[in-house]
Amino acid sequence: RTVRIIGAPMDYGANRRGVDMGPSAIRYADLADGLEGAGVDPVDDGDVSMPRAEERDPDADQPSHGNAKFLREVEDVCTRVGDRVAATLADGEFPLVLGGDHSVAIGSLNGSARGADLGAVWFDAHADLNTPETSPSGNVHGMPLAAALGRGAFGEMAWTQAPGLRESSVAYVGLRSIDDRERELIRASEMTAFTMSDIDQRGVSAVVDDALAVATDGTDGVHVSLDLDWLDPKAAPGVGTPVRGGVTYREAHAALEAISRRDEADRMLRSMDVVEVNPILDEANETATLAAELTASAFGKRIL
Ligand code: DIR
Ligand code: MN
Ligand code: MN
Ligand code: MN
Repeated sequence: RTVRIIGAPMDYGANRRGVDMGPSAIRYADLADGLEGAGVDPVDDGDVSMPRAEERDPDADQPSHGNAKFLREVEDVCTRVGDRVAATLADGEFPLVLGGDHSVAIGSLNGSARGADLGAVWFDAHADLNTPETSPSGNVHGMPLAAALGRGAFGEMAWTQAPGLRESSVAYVGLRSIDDRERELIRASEMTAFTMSDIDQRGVSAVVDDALAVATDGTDGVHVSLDLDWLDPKAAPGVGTPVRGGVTYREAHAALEAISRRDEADRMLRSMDVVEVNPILDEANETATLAAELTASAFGKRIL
């Protein structure tokens, strides 16, 4: 299987600069070697082009929807990511998107869900379900799932929407930081939400198996979105919005190995993104290295 690496050095969706260096740091951490070790063929597609942040104003010339910042720039970049993801799938290859902040997932989901019914497993401390109306921060990296599902103001923005993604095919794993409005939205939604307490009680492998059951039911494939702030900050310090109480290094590997075991059985893995690595906040590229290792685990790299 050929895995096409698509860099998306985006930081318009987050409030901490530096996350745009994520793709470079993850490549430097030997992602390609790790993927080869997992038995897949990595091909690097380079980075999608990015408007220079220093020349942009978060609120100037923006669509008048709530308080979402840099929506025009996010649209620009995500449209390019979506087109590359769709083209990669059309060529029979696997799209692996490297962020950048989590707003790039709007592009990955849109591209992966063109002409296919898609499920999604969302590894994140956060629910990423805010809309321009509910967001306390205005940062689009807290909104990609709402955007893909066309919620709120995103209902009028075709570019954000993932045509084949149904709410009932989305499963969260490891939530622990949810805004009040998001809590109401999740409760009223058809999504499945596994929090850190589910992992405490049942173990991470069982929880991931259940998340995969949700995301594969009636779909053509699954998108895995890995926000590095899903892990505990002790294991992954290089992220913009760390939240204590996350999964350990070993639990994270167990989770992605559970993905690869399922994929060996029925090839349900369709696309993936790895996001929110911020080298400026990192310690000696530890978080990028972890991101590369976890990605290799998802594609079947084993200790023995
Ligand atoms: C928060 C933080 N819920 C927001 N979200 C983050 O700004 O909407 N997502 N950090 O990854
Ligand atoms: Mn996220
Ligand atoms: Mn997060
Ligand atoms: Mn985030």
